[in-house]
Amino acid sequence: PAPRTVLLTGAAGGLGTLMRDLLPAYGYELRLLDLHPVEDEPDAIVADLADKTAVREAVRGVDAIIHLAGISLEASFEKILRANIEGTYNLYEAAHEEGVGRVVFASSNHAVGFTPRPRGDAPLIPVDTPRRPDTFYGLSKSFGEDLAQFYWDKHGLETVSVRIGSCFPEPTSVRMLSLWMSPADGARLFHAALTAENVEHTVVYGSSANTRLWWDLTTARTLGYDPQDDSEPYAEKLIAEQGELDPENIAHACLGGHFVSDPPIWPY
Ligand code: NAI
Ligand code: 15L
Repeated sequence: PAPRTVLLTGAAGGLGTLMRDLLPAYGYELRLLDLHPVEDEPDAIVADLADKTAVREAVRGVDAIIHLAGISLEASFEKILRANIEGTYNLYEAAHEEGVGRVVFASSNHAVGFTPRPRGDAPLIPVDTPRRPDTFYGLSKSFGEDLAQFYWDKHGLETVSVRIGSCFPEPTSVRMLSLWMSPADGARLFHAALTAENVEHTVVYGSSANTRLWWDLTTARTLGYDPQDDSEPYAEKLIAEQGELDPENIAHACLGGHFVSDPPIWPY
């Protein structure tokens, strides 16, 4: 049966806030969790993923989990280790112990950030391209995908790992014209990831059907995802303001953008 009750971790964040608005229309009852209180949601669970007892209680009784919580940009390895690597492990272990059947994991384009973007007639980047994390942050997403595979193989806990491009109300850079996932398409993709049958562990790219797409959405479409949006209406203005991408600039030549070229750790 399709999942009804869904734990949304990271519910106070940018994407969590967008999905709190959009997912109830698909019939889900959301249980919310975040390190910080969620505005106007007094029932939201305020807990750190490091707190195993709280995480175990939070997953108890839900049909599925959308796992968005964690550090969403580059940070020190120690911080990433705690929030994203140990935190995601704690969530999976709790989900396994409580018999939750499915996780939708917010992976990221930064798990494959050093992959050159296709130019000219080059093929779109496939989902089975070798992982090339561009940051400690990207490494934690790569770990999360392996963890998901492991919990499927070992315990039969299913995951769809969504390598999200850039999910914001509007694209704000020329790079994002290729990676943008409109919030409405984000909700469509999460819904497909929650309801498709027999996903085992499936990795998909998460974006709208952008004219300037760099990656292959076929696997997402096989889950039933049918994106309705395209960043192209934003192209003229963004290119006029920022110029075309420069292939000599590594931050423009790779999928991960400035994450590729930033110093190893930036203050967070
Ligand atoms: P965000 O930084 O706005 O939200 C993350 C939320 O996780 C925050 O509310 C934060 O309080 C919470 N959190 C952090 N550490 C926690 C912990 N130890 N325990 C419990 N909660 C914790 O990030 P955003 O943009 O909403 O992204 C959500 C997820 O999607 C993240 O995992 C991010 O890596 C991933 N993602 C987002 C993309 C986007 O375009 N927004 C692109 C690719 C991946
Ligand atoms: C991500 O993984 C980040 O969480 C998000 O804030 C954006 O930076 C996005 O990637 C991106 O690459 O645009």
